[in-house]
Amino acid sequence: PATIYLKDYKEPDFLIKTVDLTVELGEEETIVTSRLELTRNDENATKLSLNGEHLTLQSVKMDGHMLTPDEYNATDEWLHLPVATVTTDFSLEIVTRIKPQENTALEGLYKSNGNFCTQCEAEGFRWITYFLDRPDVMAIYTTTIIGDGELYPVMLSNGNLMQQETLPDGRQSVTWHDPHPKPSYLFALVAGNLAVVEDKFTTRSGRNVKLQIFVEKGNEDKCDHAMTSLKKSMKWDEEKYGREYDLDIFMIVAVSDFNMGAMENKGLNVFNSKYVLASPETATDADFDGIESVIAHEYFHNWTGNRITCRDWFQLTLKEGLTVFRDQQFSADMNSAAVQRIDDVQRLRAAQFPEDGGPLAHPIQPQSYVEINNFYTATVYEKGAEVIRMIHTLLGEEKFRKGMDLYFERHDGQAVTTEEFVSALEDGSGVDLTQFRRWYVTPGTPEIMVDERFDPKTGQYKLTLEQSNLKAGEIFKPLHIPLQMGLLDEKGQAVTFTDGPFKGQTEGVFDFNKKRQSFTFSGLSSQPKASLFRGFSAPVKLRQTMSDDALAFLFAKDQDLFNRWDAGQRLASNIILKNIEAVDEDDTAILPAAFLDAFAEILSDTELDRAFTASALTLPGEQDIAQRMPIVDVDAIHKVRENARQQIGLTFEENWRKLYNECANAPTPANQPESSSRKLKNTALRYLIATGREEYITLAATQFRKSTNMTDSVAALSGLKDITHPVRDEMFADYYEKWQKDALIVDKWFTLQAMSMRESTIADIKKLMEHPAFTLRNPNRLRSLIGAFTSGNPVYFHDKSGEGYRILSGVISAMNKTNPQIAARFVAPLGQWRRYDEDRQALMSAELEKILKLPDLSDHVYEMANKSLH
Ligand code: B3K
Ligand code: ZN
Repeated sequence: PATIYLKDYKEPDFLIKTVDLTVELGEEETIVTSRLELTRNDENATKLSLNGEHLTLQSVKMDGHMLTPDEYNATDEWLHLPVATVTTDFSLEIVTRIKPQENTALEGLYKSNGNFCTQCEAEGFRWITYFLDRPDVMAIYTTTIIGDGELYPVMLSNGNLMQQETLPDGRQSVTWHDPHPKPSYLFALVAGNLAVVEDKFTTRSGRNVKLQIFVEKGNEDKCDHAMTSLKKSMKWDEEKYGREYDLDIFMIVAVSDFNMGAMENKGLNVFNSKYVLASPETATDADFDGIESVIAHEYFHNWTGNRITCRDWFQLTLKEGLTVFRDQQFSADMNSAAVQRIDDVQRLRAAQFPEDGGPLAHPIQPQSYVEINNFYTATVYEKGAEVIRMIHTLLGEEKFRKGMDLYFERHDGQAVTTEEFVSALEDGSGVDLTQFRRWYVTPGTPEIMVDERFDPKTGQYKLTLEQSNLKAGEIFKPLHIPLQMGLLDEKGQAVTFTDGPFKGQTEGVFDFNKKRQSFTFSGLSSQPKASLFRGFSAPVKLRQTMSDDALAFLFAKDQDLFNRWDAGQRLASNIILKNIEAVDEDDTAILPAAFLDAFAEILSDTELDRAFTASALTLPGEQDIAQRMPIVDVDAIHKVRENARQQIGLTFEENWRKLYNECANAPTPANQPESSSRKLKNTALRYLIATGREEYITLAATQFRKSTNMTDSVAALSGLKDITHPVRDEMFADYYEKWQKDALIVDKWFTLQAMSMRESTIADIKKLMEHPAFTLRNPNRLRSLIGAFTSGNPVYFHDKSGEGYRILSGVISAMNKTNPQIAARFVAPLGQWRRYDEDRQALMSAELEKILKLPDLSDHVYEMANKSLH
């Protein structure tokens, strides 16, 4: 397979001005007629090459003349047409036939539960018709859909509805027109027998926008939250960025078979139903949050992605990093900002840090790829968002907004590069980002070493930081890192700076832009405690040795809630790691007094937001701890962490009971959402169950039976998933029985079992793969069992027998041809093989070798497996 390089980018030879599509939907096949108006862009070009895959070409007309097969050259991937250099403007009419009902890859036009829908990003439009399928070709689309009006009463495409009629042959014909030029990846078409929920929104300049959410019949009552989230997003983008919606209608369609979360097609977002459908009975609080953020994300793309799009796919973070940043800002404004930030950083550390430290590491602007769909990564998205956040931190709110305003003004309607983005921010703000640009091309997570010196005689404190980056290798150059920090005195009070750029303040953002750099602070009466990288002001790993006491101090006192939480996590990890070293000598994990005291303080602080308390009282996950071990020992991590949980459960048993009852019965403090009480209550429940006492199994079972909301039901099941007990079997059976008709809830049932810690887990998973409700064809179902197992159950995925690895590689080989995009996504866990002991290394790399030898190996899987192995 060929590698594509950013350095080879060349403007298109021809441009497409307008596209007029007629799509005739049939039960056997679909006929697509595409009429294009083209114009020359390179005066020397003699050949037009259009992308096209999985198409049957029926006819080509150029300027009204039918071409004979010897006048063009059609291959598996291209349609080449000679164009005389004297020709400037010309038209094409291309007729192709496709088979959406046989499309299992869920790219291009396909069927989901009897409905037609499309997914064109990144290169799916070429599965529909021959086209210049690249984002720098922006055209105006008119789309006519023709089909059986009884089977497909709803027929949708981008833009505004122009016409709807019944043809003489009885078929329905619907025409849509999108006045905004767009790249082909934003094209969408939907046809089906769907129900619609409607609302409206008036923009601040007075435009009335019709809002529609289309769902499968019977789901109409599960759209409220999605609709509310949409209206909030529209309002927020007006207030925060001055961005209004630009069409008279905004549509969302929920489909059940979807490769990712959602897609921002112009005026017609297509969503995985997981990110639309919710009611308290059927969705957890986390699901509600997910919906709010994905609805916002796709809506925000209308400006950051659609009106201003990417020149080429190497610029993907231009729209994705920026839009993730915007959706994170939005969620922080809608909910608790500190908890939002903690969740964002947890996601980054869980998914992006391992990627950045492994064989698949790449800068947020990759320099090459084989298959672009493999680059919709945590790095491009989440680290990309951190890079935008750092610009925001360096510029400050006001200048950032000026920069963004200039970006919108300068580039509206264009396909641009990240360089053009950074330039606009620089010009709009007046802040120099020359060195900052290195973030775009540097892979790997910077590591920061810390040295502190305090001179009691002069009252001077000197902080020295040094940055390094293992992945950057030869290309290492110091990055421009915003260091947001403050100092705490011995009582934990914020120290006011007496000198330097932030004199008179208690917090500042310092430019840390050299390999090794010192910052001095004077006027101190005693050695201060530094609170570094507040709010996680840069995506770095802080390598600072701190005593348990010092961390406990920050955990209890830091003014910055994020750093308070983080200090607690660092402290807990340190203790767990120390116990892991001693795991063979003595099994009893001893939690030091410093830790227990700090824990007790948070536990009894009723002023704190309950959701924050819940996060602060939750130990770092097994994968977080794993990241700090040179060779990961999954079993020891699990054992020690569980011991610690048991000790915390027992030590504070009375407090947990009290907290449980308070959260369950007393009203939630007025300034907090109900969900924060549920979160804290279920944290308490998990610790109570960790005590090992039978009465708490009963408590969980009672919670499950009485529960009227999915959050509490799932928390109870999750609390009992690891035990072998008749109550457990009964609850899992009841749950399935009750919800078997709701696919999203059945997904949760699979996930809970995939993450179980019982000895029978591997056998259970194999049995679940044979369950009538299991299918490889539905991405949600596949992720619910296999995804949850490989990324959420380190102990059994890494079982010494190698069975976990074989389950995964079996799934990859089964999916390689049917849905290569999804198959490739599953390779990453095996790519972490260097992090494990020799036996596991051998087992994991053997599976990668096996995958590489698959017949008909897709480019997608090849790229991931090959990079993972070498
Ligand atoms: N832009 C889409 C992702 C498309 C993935 C293509 N393999 C969703 C989003 O990021 O908003
Ligand atoms: Zn996006």
